[in-house]
Amino acid sequence: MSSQGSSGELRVGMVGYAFMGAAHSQAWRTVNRVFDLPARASMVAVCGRDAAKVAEAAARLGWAEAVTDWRELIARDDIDVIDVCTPGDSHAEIAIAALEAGKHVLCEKPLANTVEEARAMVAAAAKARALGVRSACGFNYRRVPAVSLMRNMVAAGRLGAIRHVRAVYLQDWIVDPSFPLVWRLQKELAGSGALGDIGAHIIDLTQFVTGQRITGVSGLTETFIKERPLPEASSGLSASAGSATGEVTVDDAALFIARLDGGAVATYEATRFATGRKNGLRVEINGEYGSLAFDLERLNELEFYDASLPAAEQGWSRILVTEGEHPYLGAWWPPGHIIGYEHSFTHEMRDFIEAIATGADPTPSFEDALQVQLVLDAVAKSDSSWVSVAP
Ligand code: 4PW
Repeated sequence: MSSQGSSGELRVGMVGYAFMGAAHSQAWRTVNRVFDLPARASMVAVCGRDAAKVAEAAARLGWAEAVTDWRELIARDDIDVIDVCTPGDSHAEIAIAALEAGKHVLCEKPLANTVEEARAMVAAAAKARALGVRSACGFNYRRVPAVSLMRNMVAAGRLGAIRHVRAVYLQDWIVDPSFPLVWRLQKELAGSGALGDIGAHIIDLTQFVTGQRITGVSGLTETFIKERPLPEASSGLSASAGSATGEVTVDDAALFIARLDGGAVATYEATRFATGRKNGLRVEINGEYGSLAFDLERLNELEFYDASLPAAEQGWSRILVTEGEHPYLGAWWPPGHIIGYEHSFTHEMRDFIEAIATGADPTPSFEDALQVQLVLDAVAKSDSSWVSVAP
């Protein structure tokens, strides 16, 4: 284990500094300025392969130091937490090495590229936990206040038994066939396409909200554009194309139906080809006493249909999730003031820091994230059991 920093300090080293690295940095920078927590995160070092680029990122994102070798970062005594923000192909290697070195680990989603890697990560996490070392996977949308409220209302029995779960995650950033073959479109780097990148979010979110786990699926995946130009440069979800081309080795879209262990049935759709839909994550839950609906593009709202009201008063109502009584919001602005995408990451760090400082297990655990990985794997496999309709 690393030698402890000053009491109540968690010294963080982050690996990767692109889109997710920037989102995590913003959260590490902000979390202790907003929330009163038993420990304070300090941004000790960020790691990337290119010395000049990582130095620039460190200065821009607020890290004290820039390093180029994650193994050296993990070996340091002045780091307590490793935050893994790299593409999926290196999650297992970095997270396992960090856990073995006694560092708490926060790993971006999906946990790994394969079930095998995810299982190895769960085993390493269990071993480390026996020595007081903690781990969690970064499914940030759990921490949107309206989503947490949704879970609280379901757990309080406001919907009664859950019958239907309906979830979509719709994007359109690769509709253009000339959009380059960035790492998210390469199986060896990303594991899968829309399925793992955004389908994983709605799998985790619906299981979190309902408190039920998916027990079986039947699905299909599709790759509409099979060849794309190789990228010359990329940043976040944007990139510029070169003239050479390469094969797209992941799905563009994944659709599946599922059964959950509490008796609900569910439909899921994850696609990067929903033209006009930019980041449309929507979930609707129908229960015996009512329904709840969430739309990430209106993340400060939660729709509620209360079927327990007199028939004449029933109808969809909009809860404005901006009040101090709502999850996380008491620490932010006066009542009625909205928040955004980045706050979900600040809440993620808030919960992670609090769990570690109080000796609790942060969530979602690697085991929870393995379960998501098993669902992804089952969807990918079920694609081969397609039944054709006779002509
Ligand atoms: O985690 C997800 C990313 O990989 C994000 O929340 C949205 O989808 C934006 O980019 C991808």
